[in-house]
Amino acid sequence: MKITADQIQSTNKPREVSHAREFNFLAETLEKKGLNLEQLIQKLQDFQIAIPSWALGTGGTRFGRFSGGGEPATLIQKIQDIGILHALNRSSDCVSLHIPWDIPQDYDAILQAAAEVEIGFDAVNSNTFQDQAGQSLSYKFGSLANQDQNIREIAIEHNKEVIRIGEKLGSKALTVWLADGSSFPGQHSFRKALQNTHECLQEIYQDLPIDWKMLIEYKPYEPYFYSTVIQDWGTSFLLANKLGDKAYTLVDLGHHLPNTNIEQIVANLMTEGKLGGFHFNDSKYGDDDLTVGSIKPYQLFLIFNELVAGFEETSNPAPAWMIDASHNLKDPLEDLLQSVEAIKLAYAQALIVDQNSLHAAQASHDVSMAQEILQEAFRTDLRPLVRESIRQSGGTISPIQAYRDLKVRETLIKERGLDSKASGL
Ligand code: LRH
Ligand code: MN
Ligand code: MN
Repeated sequence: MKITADQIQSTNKPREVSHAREFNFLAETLEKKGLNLEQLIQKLQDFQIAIPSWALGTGGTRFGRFSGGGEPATLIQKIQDIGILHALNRSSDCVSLHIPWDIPQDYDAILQAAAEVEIGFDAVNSNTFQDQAGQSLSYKFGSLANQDQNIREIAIEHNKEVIRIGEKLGSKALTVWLADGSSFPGQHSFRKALQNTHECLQEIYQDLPIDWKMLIEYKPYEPYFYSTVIQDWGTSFLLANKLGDKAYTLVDLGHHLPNTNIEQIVANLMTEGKLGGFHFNDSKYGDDDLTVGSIKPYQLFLIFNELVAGFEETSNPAPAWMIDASHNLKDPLEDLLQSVEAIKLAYAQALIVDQNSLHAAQASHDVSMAQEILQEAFRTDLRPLVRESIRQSGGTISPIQAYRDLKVRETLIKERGLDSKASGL
């Protein structure tokens, strides 16, 4: 299934008048505040968020998996699904692959399928948290941190292979997330585990093409429950610093202990020029991988507030923006449309923060005013602005409604069948 420009227009038609009314009202309010609408719209249009190839099917919990049907069974079908999202919201122009959940075979066909729907390839993710088919030694007790050099070598080779795959597709970054850790005190030596990890990452780093980045993801616990080798941003930052200019920290929003101040982590990493990328999702308890903005939208806004300020005030290079969510209740495509919209909304809210007044309030210790300034932006309903930016890019005013009007899921089920399942978690 491919969505045409005519179909987009037809879904916009019945909503155009009320959208124009809402947008014009908002535009007047924003202009009165001295904001430049054209610039805002341009920034929102330029903001593209990569879709993870593993989020296109119904995700599993360890208790069960309830597929909704019509899932993409091949990498080309996954790319086509992202093409559908991108046609609707013009905001997701790339895919982030996970190897070996995705094993590209016919590269020409893959590149052609991607070009057809205007999709590129963002960071490639390696996977040393599962044994691969036919693997001679197991990652049960870790991969790059493992005490056994033979296992470390398998894991290094896998990461190098992922780089080679990414190169053929035009990716520019390798994301490394290591499950490595321990579940019981005494199980392994913290120092040896970190040292092994560092040495192995060095070897992988040496293999990175000149214009590539290595993004090091951290996570406090799970699948191990006593310790994780790269447990927090500090450990990731330490490794990135030791490795060199091409290594950065990746922040997955779900990878923090409850109530961690993620916006402060973002600010500090940007100050050091080491914020390399994001995995967006939301959570109530742990690494819940829920729809972005569904639980803590204010936190998301505060993170974007630091990002927007950091873009102006630091020389941190543009981070890679990726979603890392998985869904076992909702239609995955609807869920991704919601996530992208939530990200753009938080970005828009941050873009209208009156930074000069905020700096003035901070300088005069006017705490109440600082709060007012942030909340004024957060509580302004900017949905018409986000919709307008998408409409002007040729997308739909109402992604979920359009998705339903165009009977996307029904068509995918017809084309692929009810039993078609995507690879992933
Ligand atoms: C680990 C993680 C990491 C993996 C993905 C599937 O929890 O966030 O990014 O690659 O989930
Ligand atoms: Mn992640
Ligand atoms: Mn995760």
